[in-house]
Amino acid sequence: MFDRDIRVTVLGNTGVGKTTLIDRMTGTDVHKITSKKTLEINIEEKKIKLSSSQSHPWYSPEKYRSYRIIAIDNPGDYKLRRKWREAMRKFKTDGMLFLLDPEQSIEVQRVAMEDSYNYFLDSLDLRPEKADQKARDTKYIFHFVVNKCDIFLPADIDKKSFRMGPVIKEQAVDFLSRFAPTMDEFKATFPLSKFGLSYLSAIYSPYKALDKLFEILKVFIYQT
Ligand SMILES: Nc1nc2c(ncn2[C@@H]2O[C@H](COP(=O)(O)OP(=O)(O)OP(=O)(O)O)[C@@H](O)[C@H]2O)c(=O)[nH]1
Ligand SMILES: [Mg+2]
Repeated sequence: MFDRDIRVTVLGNTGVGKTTLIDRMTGTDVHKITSKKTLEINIEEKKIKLSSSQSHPWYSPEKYRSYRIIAIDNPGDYKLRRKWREAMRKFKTDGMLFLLDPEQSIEVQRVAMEDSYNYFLDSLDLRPEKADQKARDTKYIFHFVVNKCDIFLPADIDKKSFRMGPVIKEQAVDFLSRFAPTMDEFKATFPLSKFGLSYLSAIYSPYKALDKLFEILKVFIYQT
């Protein structure tokens, strides 16, 4: 009775690290994986206890709660992207995790972000007016993640010691700012929804940093 679900659809252009992030979440050793393009929609599940539970008092149910993460992994290749609509219609999730890669073209990724916007709306209702109405009246979760932040490390630093410091974050924030107009469109279309931002490295961030991402989603969904 203590367990709760966090259901997310993971989107973003091909190669941004969606599958890597989900593999990391489910405990696969990503250093050993020879990564392949995702061709089909995959559902991954993992029950986790968030580190934040430690800070709750003993009489709070939150102290004992586990969260089941249900992540819908999607192919990012533009030729397979129409599957996003299908995935979102079929698997209703609490919201969307949208990943970005600072090494890839801004323009191409902006198109992917715009596609996620349109397919998300389509998944609410294929009649545009009805979809807009639903978007106005419902709370969804939109979380934008700048992945691969380890690429901002100076070349002489071992990636295994990767931590998000202020200098790296500044570069990641600067990169994300290029997507602000598209993100503003989301905010205008979904006024009741929650918007979050994270900066990480799916491969090199310590588990605690990834855990924080699910902590933010949890608070957005359950407000506790
Ligand atoms: N440096 C670095 N590389 C990463 C990181 N995350 C993923 N990668 C690499 O990026 C490549 C693509 O990762 P995937 O997880 O397959 O990307 P994807 O978004 O699932 O791609 P599609 O399935 O084609 O949509 C792989 O070579 C990963 O090892 C990261 O945090 N840092
Ligand atoms: Mg993939």
